Amino acid sequence: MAAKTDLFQSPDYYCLDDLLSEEHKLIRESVRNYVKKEISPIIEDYAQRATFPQHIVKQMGELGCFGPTVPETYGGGGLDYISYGLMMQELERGDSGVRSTASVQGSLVMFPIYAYGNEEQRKKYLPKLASGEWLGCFGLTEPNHGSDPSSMLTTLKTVDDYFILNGSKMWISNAPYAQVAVVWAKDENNEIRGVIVERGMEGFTTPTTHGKWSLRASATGELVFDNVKISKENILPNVKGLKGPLGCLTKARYGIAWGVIGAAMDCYDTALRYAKERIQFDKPIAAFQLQQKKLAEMITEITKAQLLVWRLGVLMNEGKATPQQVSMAKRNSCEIAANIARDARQMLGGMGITGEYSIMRHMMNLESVITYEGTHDIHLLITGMDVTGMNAFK
Ligand code: TGC
Ligand code: FAD
Repeated sequence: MAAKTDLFQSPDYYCLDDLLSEEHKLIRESVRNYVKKEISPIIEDYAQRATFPQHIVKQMGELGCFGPTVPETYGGGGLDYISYGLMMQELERGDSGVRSTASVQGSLVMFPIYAYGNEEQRKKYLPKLASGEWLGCFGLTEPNHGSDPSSMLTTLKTVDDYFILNGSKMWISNAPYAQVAVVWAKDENNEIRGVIVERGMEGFTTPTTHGKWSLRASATGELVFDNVKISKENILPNVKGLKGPLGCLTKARYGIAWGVIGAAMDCYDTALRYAKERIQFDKPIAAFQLQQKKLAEMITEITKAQLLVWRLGVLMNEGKATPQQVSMAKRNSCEIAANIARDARQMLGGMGITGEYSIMRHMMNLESVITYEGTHDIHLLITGMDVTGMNAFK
């Protein structure tokens, strides 16, 4: 497949750039340029072949996309949450799978080691993960427990001065290529604990998941633990209970709330350009009211979502954002992005289903993003419980 030229122009209908600092704009520009140069030309080909572009891990590490909010002492970026959001937006503008790799590495692997680990663990793992020398993955979901992780069956039993890990995790992003896995399991007191599992430990395997029609350029797999001996040095000492993994998810869901707006912006920009150029009935299709309705609604929803995540970013920076506010933004951004991708695809007619354009790839990717890190329904129930005080999960 021939390399693609990226013509993307970012929509900013409400002059949101005025809310950003010069540093924010520079960070966004550097990731945007990276995506134009290194991701857009190749990603369709990797997605068509359902192959993970492994070489981008090092590149993203060098660019600072892994752990942007982790302190610089440990190799992170020491940046604020708006910077993190902008990075995710630009990566996902290229492909949701690329953003997924960064979300997992930064929010689901580096964050728990930083927040729940001890100093030795931070020094051992964080710099290598930040630079992209090592890739990490996060094991929470199990074959029989997805939305309901508190019922997990994976166990961590104490034997003498070590632990034995048994069980399996499913749908794990990065698993087939990861050197390090942050895994959640129940100890003999039925408490959820986090452990760092390393590739090469006896009894630990990571079979690849095949046959996905979504996130085809991201590697997904299982984590299988058959009596894996884990040293006590590998347990995350500073957290117990479901709030451990859920705390990581809050960070990653925040990144997704920004990220999928990038995918929506790419679909809108592509459809707008196409509609101005495509002539039917002697006119550009952009001149027909039905197509204008789609474009007007797309830019309205993008603008509303941009404002929502920007405000959420400010609350995150101030340490005031609640997990429920993050859920609302994750859900809203995924919904508008998936709707925009579907409308944009229709605007391209038959061309919309081909890999000549990015839209169908975004549309299929967004079906995963609307499902992982808490499904659309689960986030709605989180908002419902927050406003009513009544739990409709159980
Ligand atoms: P519940 O009793 O509500 O809560 C248990 C404890 O956790 C606390 N908590 C949170 N803490 C931080 N952040 C959050 N978002 C939190 N939500 C809850 C809560 O306060 C409580 O603390 P404590 O001290 O009282 O113990 O738990 P529940 O069992 O009723 O479940 C609630 C529910 C359904 C909302 C939750 O389990 C959930 O969010 N389910 C969805 C599961 C999910 O999102 N899985 C994601 C797997 S990872 C993934 O998809 C990665 S994809 C990565 C990529 O490729 O980008
Ligand atoms: P289920 O929980 O079985 O849900 C099925 C349906 O039932 C959904 O529509 C759901 O909304 C609905 N439902 C469930 N409970 C309720 C309720 N109480 N009330 C109303 N409706 C309900 N997990 C990881 O741990 N690490 C990863 O890196 C990771 N990466 C992923 C990558 C991909 C490509 C995908 C697709 C998934 C990934 N996941 C990962 C798993 C993901 O988080 C789960 O798929 C998700 O949490 C949903 O779980 P489930 O698939 O078991 O669906």
